[in-house]
Order: sequence, then structure tokens, then C-alpha cells
Amino acid sequence: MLSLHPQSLVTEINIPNGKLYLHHPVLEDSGCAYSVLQQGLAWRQDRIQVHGRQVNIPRLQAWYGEPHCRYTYSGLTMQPIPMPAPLMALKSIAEQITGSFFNAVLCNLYRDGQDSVGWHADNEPELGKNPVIASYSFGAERRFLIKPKKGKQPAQALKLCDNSLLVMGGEMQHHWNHQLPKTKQSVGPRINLTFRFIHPE
Ligand SMILES: O=C(O)CCC(=O)C(=O)O
Repeated sequence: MLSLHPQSLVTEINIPNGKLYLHHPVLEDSGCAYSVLQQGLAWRQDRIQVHGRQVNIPRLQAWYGEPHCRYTYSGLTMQPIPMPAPLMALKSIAEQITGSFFNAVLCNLYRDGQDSVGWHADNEPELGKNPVIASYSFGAERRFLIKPKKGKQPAQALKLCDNSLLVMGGEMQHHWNHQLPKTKQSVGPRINLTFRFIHPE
């Protein structure tokens, strides 16, 4: 049974033109969360087109949501699978924390330090104007970088540790990019779940 930690603490990361909050610890009993997700989700190796060539993306992914929640990025369209019980429980905790409603989740499995996601913003049209994105981390701690889209300000780093929830909101996706860079350090696997609301077409 996954439930909200009664003593969960929230830290606001003050950034101009966006909202960013880190909740930790987020689950009361997070001990089994990583293995339940690692074993229970439909992980797949997706391929995208880069400079006219099909390449493996550097992580495994799974996409769950309501039937209308197709998701397209980098030329890849993902068809949703209905959320199993553990994802429904995590969705409801994220809704309790944020006061927002979610109907889909992108799951990322970073197998080691060579897995990553490059600079991007979650600004696809189906996410609407100022999306709230609730992003869980389970497993190895990794660095998460944010950088304003305009100007020469250097990237800011946050550490995303096991059993945490990062909430991005306001105008963040309009003004900031984010990434999870590769690392040469020896790190174990990490699961990231980003809950989103996909607007009907
Ligand atoms: O793994 C993370 O914390 C970031 C994932 C992410 O940026 C995304 O799925 O859009």
C-alpha cells in the first residue's frame, strides 16, 4: 500500500518565471516502490530519429494513461496502457500534493550513469498552457539540471534522491529547459515517473 508520508517536507526552489517544489520523503513506506515499478511496468527500448537515423534512446520508457492520452515527441508516438494499481496510487498521492489532476504518466528507467535525458521542456501542445508536472524519483540519486531558455545564465543543479517528488508548474515549461545528464560516477538504476494531464484533442 503506497501512501503519502505524514512528515513529508517541501522545499521551494525559487526561480524566476516558474514554480519548482521538491517534496521529500514523499512515500511513507517507499522500500518496495522501486522493485514493484521495475518488475511491474512494461519497459521498452524506444527508438527515435536523429539526423535521419534511427537510434535507441538512452533509457527505457513506458507510457500509461487514459485511452485518449497519446503522446508524441521527437517523432515518436506512444499509445497509452491503462495504469496498474501502483501507478494509480502514486497518481492519487501526486494529486493530493499538487491539487492538480493527472491522466497519464511517462515512466523512465535509467539503468546506469550512461542513461540520460537531454535538454528539453515539457511543452508539447497536448499538455496545455502552463502544465503541472509531478515527477517522482526512486532508486539512485541523480543530478537534474535546469537552465533558462533565454540568456547566458549557467545551469542550476538539483539532487533528486530516492523517494522524492519534484513538482514543476507555473510558466516553467515556457521559460526553462531541463535535463538529466549522464554521469561517469558509478550509480545504480533509477526510476522516474512524470505524471501529466493530457488534454483531449
Ligand atoms: O528523470 C527525470 O528526472 C527527468 C525526466 C524528464 O525530464 C521527462 O520525462 O520529461
